[in-house]
Amino acid sequence: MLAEIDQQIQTLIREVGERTKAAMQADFTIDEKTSPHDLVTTVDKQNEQIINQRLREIDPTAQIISEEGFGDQVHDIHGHVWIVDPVDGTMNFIMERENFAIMLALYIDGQPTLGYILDVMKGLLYHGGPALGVWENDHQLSRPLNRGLRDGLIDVSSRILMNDLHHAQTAAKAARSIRVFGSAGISMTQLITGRTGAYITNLKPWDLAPGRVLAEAQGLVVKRIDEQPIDMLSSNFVLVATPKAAKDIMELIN
Ligand code: 2AM
Ligand code: CA
Ligand code: CA
Ligand code: CA
Repeated sequence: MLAEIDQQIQTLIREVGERTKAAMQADFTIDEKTSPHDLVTTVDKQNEQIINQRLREIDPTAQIISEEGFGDQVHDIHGHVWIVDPVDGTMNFIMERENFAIMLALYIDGQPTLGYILDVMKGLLYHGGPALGVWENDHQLSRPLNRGLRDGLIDVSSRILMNDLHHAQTAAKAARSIRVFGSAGISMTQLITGRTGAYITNLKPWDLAPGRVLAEAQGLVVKRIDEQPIDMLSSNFVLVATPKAAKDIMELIN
C-alpha cells in the first residue's frame, strides 16, 4: 500500500514541478503575508490547491496540513496526515528563480513515514522513508559520514544567525564554515546527501515534515534545542545533524 501511494505521490510532485517552472515564466502575483520578508505568490496557492485536491483522491480519509490555507484544521495527528508546502523558499522562487522546493510528507499515527522534497530547477526528487530507504531520483543514497561539528559545514537560518538565538553563533564559529540557503527543503537535501553536517532552524510543520522523515531515515538526529518532543502541529526550534555534530552542538549551546 505504501509503495502504491509512493508512486502516485512521485508522479504528482513531478507534475506540480513542471507546472511551477511554466508558471515562473508567465505572470504571477506576489503578495506580502506578514511583512516584506514574508511573501506568497499565486503559484504557491495554485500548487497547494492542486496538491490537496489530488491527495484527497489518492488518500480520501487522510487529514491535510498545508501552509496556504487550503488544508484541514488538524487538532490531532492520528491516522494519515499529509503535510504540504506548495513552494518552499518562496523568496528564492521570486528573487533567485532557483533553490526552491515542493514538499510533501505522510505521517501515520504521528510516525514519520514518507517524505518528498523536489528541488524544482535541478530536477532532483529526494524521496523515501524508514521503510523504503532514501533516494535522489532513482539513486539510493548512502548514509552521510558521522562528522563532528568542527569537521563539517553548519547551516543556520538567517534570522537565527543574525540574532544569535540559542547561541547559534557559538556553534557556527566552531564549524568549518557556514551555509545559508533560504529554503528549509534545500537545507534538508544538503544534510541527507552529507554536504552539510548540521542545521539550526525554527520551522513550521510544513517546513520540517519531509526533511525530518528523510533525515531520520538517513541516521541523522532531528531534535528540539529545548530537548522537548517534536510537535508536528506547531513550530519547532530544531537541530538536524549527524549524531556527533548534534552532541557537539548541544554541549556548546546549552
Ligand atoms: P517558505 O518559503 O515556504 O515560507 C527561509 O525563509 C525558510 O524559512 C523557507 O524555507 C521558508 O519557507 C521558511 N519560513 C518559515 N516561516 C517564514 C516566515 N515567516 N518568513 C519567511 N520564511 C519563512
Ligand atoms: Ca511562506
Ligand atoms: Ca516552507
Ligand atoms: Ca511555502
